[in-house]
Amino acid sequence: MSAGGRIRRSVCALDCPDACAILVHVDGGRATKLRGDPAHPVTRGFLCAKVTRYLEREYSPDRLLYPLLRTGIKGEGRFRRISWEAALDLIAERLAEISRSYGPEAILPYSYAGTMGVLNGSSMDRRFFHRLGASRLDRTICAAAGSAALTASQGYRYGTDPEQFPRARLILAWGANILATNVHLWPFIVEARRRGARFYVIDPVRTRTAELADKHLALQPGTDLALALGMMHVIIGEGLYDAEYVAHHCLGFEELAELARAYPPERAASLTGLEPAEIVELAREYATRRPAAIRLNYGVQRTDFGGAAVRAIAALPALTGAWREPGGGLLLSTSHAFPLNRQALERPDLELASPLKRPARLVNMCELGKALTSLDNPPIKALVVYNSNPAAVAPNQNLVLEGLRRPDLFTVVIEQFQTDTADYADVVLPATTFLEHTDLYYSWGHYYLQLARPALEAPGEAKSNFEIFRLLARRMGFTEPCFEESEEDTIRAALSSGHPFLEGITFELLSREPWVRLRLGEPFLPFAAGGFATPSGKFEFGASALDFRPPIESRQGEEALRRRYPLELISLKSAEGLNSSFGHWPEVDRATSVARLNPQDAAARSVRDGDPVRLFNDRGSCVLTASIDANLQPGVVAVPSVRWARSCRGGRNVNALTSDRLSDLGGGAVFYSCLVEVTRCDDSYSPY
Ligand SMILES: Nc1nc2c(c(=O)[nH]1)N[C@H]1C(S)=C(S)[C@@H](COP(=O)(O)OP(=O)(O)OC[C@H]3O[C@@H](n4cnc5c(=O)[nH]c(N)nc54)[C@H](O)[C@@H]3O)O[C@H]1N2
Ligand SMILES: Nc1nc2c(c(=O)[nH]1)N[C@H]1C(S)=C(S)[C@@H](COP(=O)(O)OP(=O)(O)OC[C@H]3O[C@@H](n4cnc5c(=O)[nH]c(N)nc54)[C@H](O)[C@@H]3O)O[C@H]1N2
Ligand SMILES: [Mo]
Repeated sequence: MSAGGRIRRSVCALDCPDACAILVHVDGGRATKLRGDPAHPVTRGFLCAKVTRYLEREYSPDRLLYPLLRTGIKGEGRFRRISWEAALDLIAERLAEISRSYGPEAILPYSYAGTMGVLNGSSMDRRFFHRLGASRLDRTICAAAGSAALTASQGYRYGTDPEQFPRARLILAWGANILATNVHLWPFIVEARRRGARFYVIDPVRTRTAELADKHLALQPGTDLALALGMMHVIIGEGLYDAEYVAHHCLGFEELAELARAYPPERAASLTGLEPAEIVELAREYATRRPAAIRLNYGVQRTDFGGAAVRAIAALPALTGAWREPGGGLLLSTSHAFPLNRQALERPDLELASPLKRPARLVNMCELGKALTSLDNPPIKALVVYNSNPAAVAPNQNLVLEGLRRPDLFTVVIEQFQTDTADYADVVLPATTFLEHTDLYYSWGHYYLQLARPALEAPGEAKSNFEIFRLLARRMGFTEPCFEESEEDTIRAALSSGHPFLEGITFELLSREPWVRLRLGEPFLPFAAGGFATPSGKFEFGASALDFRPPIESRQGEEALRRRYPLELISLKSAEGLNSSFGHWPEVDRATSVARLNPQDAAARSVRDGDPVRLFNDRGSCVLTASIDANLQPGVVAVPSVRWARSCRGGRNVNALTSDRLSDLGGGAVFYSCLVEVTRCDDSYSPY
């Protein structure tokens, strides 16, 4: 890690399971190239396409370099440069005044995983808002339903080591577009297939991952629960389950068996749109072709009943005892295996030192539009956004923008780029990138902890979130010692949980070693002998919550809605971008500007390939370019996301269509339960 060397180390901070170890080639203070570290066991020497090109983002002329004060109207994007002193004074003064007049809960932080770094993602910022007594944000936009489901069934939210995938003989990618969103798992799958494994994809959309699979099961959106129950019907009915594992390590088998009896393959087939024989075959293969690994990603749970679906899918490896075998089991996330000392990092106890003197109310981030337009007692009067771009990524965009336009809302946006959200700010503060600041990185796709030091100098006057919240704390007169902690102190505090997975992992070790594997015991077989962290200590099937229900907009009584909006919109992740983070790149903009339609659906609407089309429903509309695709099933529209709203005609992207309803568990987002209609735009406008 020598500062003067030609190669420096970093860690990719993007919200992706892979958390890659990066080698930064530096020449005369300027980086010339980024490479994946060949020695890292998961990065294995390559980076995804967008991070290979990350230096274009790093050195972009569009980087925010100075604090800005709004001069135009909200959303217009006109600003002038101000000094850090003036910006911090103004923010501190306004926050203090709002806290005095309305109570501190009138202040709302809004952040997600723009950086996965612990320091810049959830440390000084949280301390600051806790001490202030601000409303707490329930960070539900991505993974809440799936997390709540695993918590209920398994207790622990970790699973099969990705490095064990080569040992699997059957791999199911279930709502997981591995090539786009988790590309460092792919080599392990290739290796498994070389050794004879079969690889199946369960996804309503024919993604590139699905194209390269041995089998693609293109089920109807939001019907995974019915598929899993149909599989259980066969597995239990034919005695293919592991009776011993179930007897010792699972709770609620009788109720589950009774529920599964009600889902014979014909019924599961009619609910999912698959063939009965396909379901029978899948179930038999899953139970007998062992080890069997399921890569479940978060696609399934971005739906109305996604929590129940995840519980049912997670029941499969418990039922078959797949957890006993290296290369068997299920992987949704590895994040819960990183038992950092969150109390020390975030200091929730500081709420008691705030004027509120109690835990503040919780605001669900999926309902930002509602919070900004109708929350009361107190209303939201100040919004502080960092690590996120809600004007583009939050559901029910029209309501979000209505809120952001409020002249009486004081909005601060800490950003690297002038995003859709930054256009609505009163004050914009320039932030550093992961190449420019110190941070500690866990991962949600592997089991290595990594520390990164700045590889490059911050441009202009950009500062890290960590530093910005420390400065703001001083301005607010907060005197608790935690606000004076250095990055090193904070990393030491993070590592101090005393959990056995972190045993011997110190700041010194992380400074010496480029990555450190958690102390998991090898091979890591988390549930080979049960050991679930549920109230019963067993895997809890929870059958009473697993009866199938169709997505809300498609259920009985909603036929009229379904007639008006007959197409299911899935605004899945784009392979080229990362959420909205690369929205200013023309290639990413182009890739996220299309709506894929089946030829039948297109013909019924006189839409030709390349036509501008309007997608609409009762919540809003969005204009995109039709891409006709015979490989996509009829009735589904697939939109790679998330494009910057300002690049779309009318200033609205696909989230003008998505709903801010909450999922069945965890209060999560339901981006993929969304009905729309599509029409050809009559005029000839096309952005490309
Ligand atoms: N290149 C790239 N990588 C990314 C991201 C990105 O934007 N771009 N985003 C990052 C983030 S924040 C996350 S959370 C992860 C997400 O990673 P993934 O969960 O893999 O990504 P998604 O596209 O949300 O969903 C995966 C698949 O689920 C499918 N799906 C949708 N509805 C259903 C359903 O009802 N049933 C089933 N079985 N499948 C369904 C979608 O068609 C999609 O192909 O990726 C991370 N990595
Ligand atoms: N339609 C639709 N909408 C979706 C999704 C979908 O699949 N379809 N996916 C949803 C999901 S899973 C997620 S996770 C969310 C993601 O939504 P967001 O969390 O908003 O993610 P990004 O759009 O990548 O925006 C992250 C922002 O953080 C900034 N940033 C990065 N590092 C730093 C830093 O160190 N400091 C500061 N201050 N800023 C930084 C980046 O410049 C970027 O603008 O989107 C959700 N929205
Ligand atoms: Mo996400």
